[in-house]
Amino acid sequence: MADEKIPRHVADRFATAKRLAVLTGAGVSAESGVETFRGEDGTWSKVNVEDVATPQAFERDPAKVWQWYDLRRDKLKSIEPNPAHYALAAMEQHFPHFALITQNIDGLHKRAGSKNIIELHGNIWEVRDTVTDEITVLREAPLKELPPRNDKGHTLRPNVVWFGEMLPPGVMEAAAREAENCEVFLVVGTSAVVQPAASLPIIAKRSGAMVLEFTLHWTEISDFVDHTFLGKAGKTLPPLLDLISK
Ligand code: BJW
Repeated sequence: MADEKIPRHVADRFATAKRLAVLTGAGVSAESGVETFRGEDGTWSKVNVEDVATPQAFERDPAKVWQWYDLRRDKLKSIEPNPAHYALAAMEQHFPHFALITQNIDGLHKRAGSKNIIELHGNIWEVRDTVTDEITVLREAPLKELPPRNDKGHTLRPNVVWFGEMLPPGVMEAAAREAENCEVFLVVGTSAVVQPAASLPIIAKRSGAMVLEFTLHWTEISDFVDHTFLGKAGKTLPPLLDLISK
């Protein structure tokens, strides 16, 4: 049920928990000015997924895929973390164990000060050698050459996970362990439709955790979580800090 106030039983369980895990999605960065993917004004209403976010698209036209990423990288340079990112970073200081699992590739959690981060879908500032699979950081944006190449002449790709691709080795296993072993699991700003990330709240719930959702609109998982906080995460997350800072 939607409720702006924090119910007593939710507050008590949150404040006394020792192990917390969080899954975030594009909505946590929306207040920073990063576009979400789904919904009326989402990225996928303007750009065709098959043209930019599949390995086939990159094989067909790497420059076109890179144009899209180059633009997003350039925009991100002037984007700052928002109160939702900072609230999650502050929570990490309080709980004996805290893991932040994110589907986002924008790096904003790290910039807000979060430490124990699991990036499910990669990082937009990393590039991968298409021949050797070596991963390096490339901060320059916009890039001079699209697609960029390294000094061996190998084409580089964004180190992100496209549809139909496996997540980086070990990453989903690590995230599932956190979901299984936490007492409270927060789901923030995700439509919870993309697998395998969307299975994490289910794993947490089945393992006995209290699952709390922070979202603008009802999602696929709203019926099954313990409580949904409707509203901007920058407004609904910071009140949780009051419960643990006393
Ligand atoms: C706010 C807010 C505010 C807004 N405050 N909230 C099993 C079943 C069915 C399908 C599959 C399956 N296994 C695999 C698939 C296929 C596919 C999949 O899940 N498809 C579904 C769409 C059906 N999955 C994959 O291909 C994955 N790979 C995989 O599973 O490998 C094994 C395998 C391969 C092939 C076959 C079978 C198995 C890989 C998925 C990769 C996703 N990649 C992207 C792009 C990343 C790079 C990039 O950014 O460029 O990841 S797609 C895009 O969606 C991005 C996101 O991380 C991801 C999730 O989106 P997210 O974060 O939830 O954003 P939105 O926009 O959907 O939601 C935002 C939410 O925030 C909304 O609810 C708003 O209301 C809310 N909000 N403002 C709070 N201020």
